[in-house]
Amino acid sequence: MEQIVRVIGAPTDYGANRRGVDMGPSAIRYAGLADQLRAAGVEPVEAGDIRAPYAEECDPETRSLRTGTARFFDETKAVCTQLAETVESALAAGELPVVLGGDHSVAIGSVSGSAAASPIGAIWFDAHADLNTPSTSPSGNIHGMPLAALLGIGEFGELEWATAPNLREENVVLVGLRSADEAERALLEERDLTVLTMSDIDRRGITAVVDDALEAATDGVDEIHVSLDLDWLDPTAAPGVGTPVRGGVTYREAHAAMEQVAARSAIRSLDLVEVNPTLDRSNETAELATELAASALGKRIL
Ligand code: B3U
Ligand code: MN
Ligand code: MN
Repeated sequence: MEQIVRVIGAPTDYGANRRGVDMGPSAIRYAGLADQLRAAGVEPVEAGDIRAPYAEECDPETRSLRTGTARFFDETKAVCTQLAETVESALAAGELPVVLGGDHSVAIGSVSGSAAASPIGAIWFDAHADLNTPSTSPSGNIHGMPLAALLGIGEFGELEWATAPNLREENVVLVGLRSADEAERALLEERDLTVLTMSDIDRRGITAVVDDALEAATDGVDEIHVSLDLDWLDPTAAPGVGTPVRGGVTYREAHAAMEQVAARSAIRSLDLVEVNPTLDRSNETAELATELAASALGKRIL
């Protein structure tokens, strides 16, 4: 029987500085996600969007943490809690959830939902480390914090809704890192996450690096969550993202990586996040997101 893929929109943009990634789910759907998924041999089923208030409706300073700043904390909690439930029930029905962001804060919901029932690994394809906490963040933007939250680091340790006890840091892998804040660097020194930077990709090539990533992420666990932040790619290939960083992977490297993910047959759930249609060229980045999702889920050239 064909694998059902549950498409879930999480249209937030208040985790980021640049507005507009809340339009990501629509843009990705309009770019032809359903057709791409069918071409990958899976059956898309649309779940619609999680209700996320517009930033204008909210107080940016809402925060429930004792220290530090996490802008729009309450709204992020509300969206991520609903998203986690939706992802968990899709998995319980035997479906594969594909979450459309939204800024990367939505991964707090998707990963905690995905890891709810059994252990999981995670691969973060991203220019950034997303390991800030409210007290280390230079911006107060929660899209720079989801991995720290999921691992219970810093102030997030007290938050049951945000942490994913079934995700061990030994099974978390960052691929393509090229922009890390000082506190994130210190954390990576101390902790047991695997980091494969752009320099590793330069030196060893994408295939060897993704092989290592899959190896570490699946060490002792059967399945992985893939979190694809479109700013992982070079801005020449993916201009429509909120926080572009030069020197990212090429179009071909990105497809090669996703095809390797598909070949491992270990993907449990997938995020496509940080697509910003207001900065895009004719929906090109959203289209790229649909193509990469198809590659990750088994679409082949022949
Ligand atoms: N590390 C910075 C910048 C950033 C993180 N994630 C994105 N940008 N997309 C921060 O604000 O935490
Ligand atoms: Mn990110
Ligand atoms: Mn990023």
